[in-house]
Amino acid sequence: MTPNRILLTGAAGRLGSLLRQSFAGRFELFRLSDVAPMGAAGEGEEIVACDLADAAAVQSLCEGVDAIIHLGGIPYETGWPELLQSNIVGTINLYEGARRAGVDRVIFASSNHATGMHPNDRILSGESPPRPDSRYGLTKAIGEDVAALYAYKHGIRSLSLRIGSCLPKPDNKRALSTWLSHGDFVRLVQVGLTADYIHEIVYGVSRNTRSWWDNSAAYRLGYEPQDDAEVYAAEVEAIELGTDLARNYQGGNFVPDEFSGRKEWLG
Ligand code: NAI
Ligand code: 15L
Repeated sequence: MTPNRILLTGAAGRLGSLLRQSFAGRFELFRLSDVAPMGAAGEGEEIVACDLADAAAVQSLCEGVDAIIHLGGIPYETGWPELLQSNIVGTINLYEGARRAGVDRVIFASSNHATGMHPNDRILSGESPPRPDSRYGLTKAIGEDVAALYAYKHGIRSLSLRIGSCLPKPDNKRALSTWLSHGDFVRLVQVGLTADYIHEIVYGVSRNTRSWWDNSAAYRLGYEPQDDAEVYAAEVEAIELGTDLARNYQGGNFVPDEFSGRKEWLG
């Protein structure tokens, strides 16, 4: 089944705006939701302001759609109260709303920061265990587990994307490994909307020569990235992150931030 009635959360954000533009006019219904202003509805669009932390509002938000692209949430490190509400309660509300509404599938924007404490001389895959580098990264690891619960227990197809650095182009040496081009992001979400899966975790990354991630699971689903950050190597290679921890661990600057651990435990 190709879903034709889609809910996009986080629609006012950077990646949400990109999908809104890229998918304009493609679906019978494109329901856009956020707490931030989203402008006027275009053809086929429905605009619904909704706080993901409000379970009842999220329940109605999920009614009548086949698929959900769940980008809404806080995308950076901050305090527990905010992250708890927007990212953890918000994601639970979203999947519970999807279950009650009989939604076929959810694509969840996880993050590479769910695995950011792994050294960057190690190749990870979607099956690698979380090693969050922040409270933010932990909210994404929990979101992946929520996805597994609703897939295996409640029959909602769930695809979690551990997104790297989704930018117009890489902006430093780390991004030569973590970059996800805008075009490849749209391609990956398109695969998520149509591919046959039950529960998968893949990385949101382009076909980077220096990638730290084995994304063969995404390729099996039909993802064919077109971009490689290496094209920008000469431009950004000299732009290095400032500390050893940031340079040597996958989460970059999230790793030294508030770090009070033992470096020798990190491997
Ligand atoms: P963004 O901050 O531009 O967009 C997120 C949107 O979520 C915002 O418009 C915000 O208003 C909305 N939001 C936050 N809390 C909410 C709540 N309680 N209820 C309803 N809406 C709420 O972030 P961006 O960059 O577009 O990221 C989208 C998703 O992708 C996020 O979940 C982020 O964690 C994830 N991601 C993004 C990466 C990137 O490179 N941009 C990398 C890894 C993950
Ligand atoms: C993320 O999860 C953030 O949302 C984004 O702003 C970048 O920091 C990205 O990861 C990254 O690791 O580059």
